[in-house]
Amino acid sequence: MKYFNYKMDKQGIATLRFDTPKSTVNIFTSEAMREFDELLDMLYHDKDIKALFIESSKEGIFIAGADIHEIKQADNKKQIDAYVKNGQDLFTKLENVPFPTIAMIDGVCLGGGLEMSLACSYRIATTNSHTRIGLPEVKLGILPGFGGTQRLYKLVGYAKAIELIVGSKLLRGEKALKLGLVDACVPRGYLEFKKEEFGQEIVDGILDAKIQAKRKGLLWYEKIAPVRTVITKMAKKQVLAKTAGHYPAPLSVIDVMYESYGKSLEEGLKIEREAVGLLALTPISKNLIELFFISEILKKESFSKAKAKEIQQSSIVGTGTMGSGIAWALNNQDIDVRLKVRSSESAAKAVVKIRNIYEGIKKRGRLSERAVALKMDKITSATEYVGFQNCDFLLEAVNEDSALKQKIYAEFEEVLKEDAIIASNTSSISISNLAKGLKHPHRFVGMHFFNPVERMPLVEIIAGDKTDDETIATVVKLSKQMGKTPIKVKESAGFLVNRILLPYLKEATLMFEEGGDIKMIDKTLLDFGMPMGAFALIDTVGVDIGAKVSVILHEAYGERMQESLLMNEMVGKKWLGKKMQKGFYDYGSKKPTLNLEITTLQKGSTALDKETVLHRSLLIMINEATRCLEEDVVANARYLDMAMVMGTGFPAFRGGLLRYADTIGVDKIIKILNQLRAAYGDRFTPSHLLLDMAQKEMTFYGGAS
Ligand code: 3H9
Repeated sequence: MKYFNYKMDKQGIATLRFDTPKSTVNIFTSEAMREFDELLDMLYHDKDIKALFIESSKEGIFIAGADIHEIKQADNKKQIDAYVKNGQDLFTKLENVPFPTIAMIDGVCLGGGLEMSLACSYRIATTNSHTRIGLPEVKLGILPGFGGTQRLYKLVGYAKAIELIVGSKLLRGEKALKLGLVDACVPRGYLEFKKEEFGQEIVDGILDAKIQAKRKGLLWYEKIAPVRTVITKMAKKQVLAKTAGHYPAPLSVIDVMYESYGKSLEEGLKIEREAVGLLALTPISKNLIELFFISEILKKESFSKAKAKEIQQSSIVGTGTMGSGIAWALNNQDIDVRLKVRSSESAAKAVVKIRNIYEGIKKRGRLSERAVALKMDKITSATEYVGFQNCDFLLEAVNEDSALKQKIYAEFEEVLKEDAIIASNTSSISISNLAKGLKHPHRFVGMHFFNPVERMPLVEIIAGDKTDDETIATVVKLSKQMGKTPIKVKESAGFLVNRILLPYLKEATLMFEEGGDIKMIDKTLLDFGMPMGAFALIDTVGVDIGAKVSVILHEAYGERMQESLLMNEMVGKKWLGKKMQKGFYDYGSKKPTLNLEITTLQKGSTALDKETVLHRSLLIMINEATRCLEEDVVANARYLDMAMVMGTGFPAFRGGLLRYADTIGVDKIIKILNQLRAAYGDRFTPSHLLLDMAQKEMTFYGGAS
């Protein structure tokens, strides 16, 4: 046996340990499933087995699901159908063995791993912090296809099962016990004892009645058909409000569960199988799976060969929205945070902001009041430069004012340790320039977080010309520790994300000036899948910020990124967006309406069609993205796509900006860019990289066009 070890004691208590060779994880590859299938056939006829415990030998991992590579590779209906049927049959076989089976869930138990556990007679989980139990298939654009939609609701109820699958929710052992998903939850060290106890109770014939009495299963009202119809409709409404219908998998989960309810397992599995067959072959699923693998690569990416230092004590200077958010992200990882503030009032304000983030988490039941209080105890503040001598790390998040920032660094260098890292959260100022005048420029680095910090996963890591490798390694590790995805980008005005995003926002303002309709442009972008329209985004970020950045980008990139005169005019009128209740939209009432005076700034009256809006908005970004690749601002197209998805909310179902570009094709992109250039100006001139790729018939994701 390659994947499983098997043993049985004198009492007939058998144990099957999943132990994939040369791997840190257990995955149900087709090969592992074949071996499991053969084992079940063998064990089925063993009359001596009283109970079978299924365990894992991997630290922190029970079973991470079916093999996502195999799902990605499936390219025809027959193939995916056979694949899903194979998994369904296997777990049905497990369900029907003539002895009780128990899944011993210690560590990650996801997708097919949980589906296997659901086919067991009982489940025991541990309180281990690695134990996470759930069906995250929807995140990959598919649904649980090895019986997950058919077995989960029988344990946790109809509405809860929909909520868990549609939300790709991962549960800790304790929560899984509370919901009835597992039958016991014990500390890791107690698992062997629990196993013995379960084994003995099975031998004594008393376990089943005891467990069944505890199980909740379906709620009584969920058995009433009209109630289920209402639950189903509400669930769909919530999904549509969140996804605008761009993601078919969560809707399909709800349909499958509704249609299959009350049918036999065989019929239910058939409905589930057909739905997976449709979903798995869509480009949406392939795109989401590709993004999953990019995120897996980024998890391991250190962007440096040096060894990272451990950060235990940090300090923050600049405690506005960004500084407070970053302070929270550090403190949430139990890293001490000392705030350098101008006054006790600003310290109090920062503490309230941090506390508010925790309040949200507390409301969702993820942290107790006591845990929050313990964390908050690790935040201190000072108005003078005292108590910073032990800090390993300083994050500066003051206004975008070079002189002010440099003054602060000079003051901090007097009190910080020689090897403490200084990071700036600047979104636009050159790191090399900021480092000028520092005594130790090698330990200075850019860490550009996105707003709101607690929700946005991206951090752009920017090395100045003197930043050393150890500093990069340390901030990369620290960002990951903070639960973020760091991507190293080369120093260039706007770094990566804003450099690509700003031309898109600017193009929207130009379309408006020419006569375009704000609402129509925003709706077209929303329909494409952007999380909000371009004008709504400018209002959210702040028209004044947009205007400032457009000046910086104009200085750096010249003609193709003109300063935004429209935004300047709006700043003059104090139409700064949401913060002033007025920008392109008016935020005076509950639902934003168009700023009725905005049309006074319109210069032309040329109406635009949707196709032109999309071409101008998206191709200006694609063109700039290719320049970023050309200049090595980012390592590759995949990292760039991940940065755009995480930093701007570029629709994940499209796989990212350049993966979307691949669906258009480089030749066509160049053709449209040339048309746009003739109509609207040289900013649409195709980049050298695009022309080169066309000549070599290349695509961004590899392979010929
Ligand atoms: C499913 O089950 C569908 C079914 O319903 C059937 C439908 C028909 N497949 O990240 P790590 C790789 S869908 C393939 O270092 P960690 C991972 O990419 C599946 N590969 O460990 C990495 O590869 P490499 C539902 C997988 O501790 C290596 O294993 N399951 C899979 O940081 C080591 O991983 C999921 O969505 C997989 N299922 O994180 C779980 N899982 O060494 C996806 C892992 O080449 N996986 N690998 O870079 C995860 O979320 C994380 O990998 C996990 C471990 C938390 C498990």
